[in-house]
Order: sequence, then C-alpha cells, then structure tokens
Amino acid sequence: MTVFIPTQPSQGLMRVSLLGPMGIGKTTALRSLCGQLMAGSDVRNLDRAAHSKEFTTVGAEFGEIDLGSGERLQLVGSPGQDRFDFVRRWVLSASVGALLMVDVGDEEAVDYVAGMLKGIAQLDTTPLIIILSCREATGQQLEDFSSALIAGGHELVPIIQADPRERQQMLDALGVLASLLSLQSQSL
Ligand SMILES: Nc1nc2c(ncn2[C@@H]2O[C@H](COP(=O)(O)OP(=O)(O)OP(=O)(O)O)[C@@H](O)[C@H]2O)c(=O)[nH]1
Ligand SMILES: [Mg+2]
Repeated sequence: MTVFIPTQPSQGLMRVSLLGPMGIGKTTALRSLCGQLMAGSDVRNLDRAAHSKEFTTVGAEFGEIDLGSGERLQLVGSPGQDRFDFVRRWVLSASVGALLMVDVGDEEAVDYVAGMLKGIAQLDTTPLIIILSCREATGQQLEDFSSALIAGGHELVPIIQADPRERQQMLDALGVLASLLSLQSQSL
C-alpha cells in the first residue's frame, strides 16, 4: 500500500498525529472524532501475543475535523507496533503537533514515552507534543508519571486525561493542542 503525505497539508489546515503503543486507542480516537469520514488502514491482527484485539493498524490513517473558530485539523493515526517505527517517524516529521497516547498505569509507560520523546527530539523539525492519559488514572499517578519523565531529563510535557472513545474529551484535548500551537506560532 502506498500513502502519500504532502509535507504540508492544504492551507488553513494543521496536521496532528496520534501516537502510542498497540491497543491504546489511536484508531478508536480517530473513529470517535471523524466517524465514517476517515481513511483507515487496519488489518486482522496476527500478533495476538502483543495484543489480543482483532484488528491492528499497519499504515497511516487519516481524518479531518473542524475545531470551530476557523481551525481545521488533519489527523494522522500511526501504527503502534514496533516494526512500523519508520511509519511513525515519517508521520511525525510531517506533523506540527502530536498526541502521545499512553496508559500511565502501565509499568512500561515511562520508558515508552521517554523513548518516543528522545526519538522526536532528534527529528529535523519537532512537533509539539501533548501526552494523553487514555486509561483511568488518579491525580497522584499523573503527577508521578510527570515527575518520572522530568527525573529522566525530559522537558515538562503537558498531560491531559481523555478517553479515546469519548468524542468531546478528544476534541477538548485537540483544542488545547491547537491553542498551544497557535501560541507557539505567535511567539516565533
Ligand atoms: N478500556 C478501554 N478500552 C479502549 C479505550 N480506547 C480504546 N479501547 C479499546 O481498545 C481496543 C484498541 O483499540 P485501537 O483503537 O484499535 O488501538 P490502536 O491504538 O489503534 O492500536 P494499533 O493500531 O494496533 O496500534 C479497541 O477494542 C477499543 O475498543 C479506552 O479508553 N478504554
Ligand atoms: Mg490503530
């Protein structure tokens, strides 16, 4: 399958990518946000050892939403499986922002996010990142997660709680990201 992503989306459209491990809910989030108006790339999951779910994403998937007040976002979902790291890098390098979706209660989450942030910092142009806590978590868990990242030498990254199945929660998270992007472009 060949998918072409132009380096820049059409005018007035910001490209934001969805990242995260297998099964965290990237495709679910795109479906919540875009309904049928998305181009998916799911196939039957043959790696049931990695995750028991029936389908998994093997390429980039696309959708578009209007946040209101003239802001439109092109959303690009990425595959979570490690073997598709090249797709993630490609998607990230063409995005101005990204939601890094994790379960902060997963014991591997800090290392996962630290690895992703390290990889992202090495890109030629780095997208603005927001961490999305996608499973139930207490305030203390979120604080501990943030502290662990800072202790590991990473910059402070905003963490937002949002359920990928809930459209409004995803819209609110994207609204925060769009506001941060707008602030960033004003200060350039
Ligand atoms: N409990 C719970 N389940 C969720 C949540 N979000 C998604 N799911 C379920 O988890 C499964 C994984 O969803 P996907 O959206 O395919 O995950 P993905 O991140 O796209 O995974 P890959 O494409 O394989 O990397 C689906 O069965 C969803 O219904 C959530 O917030 N909580
Ligand atoms: Mg998927």
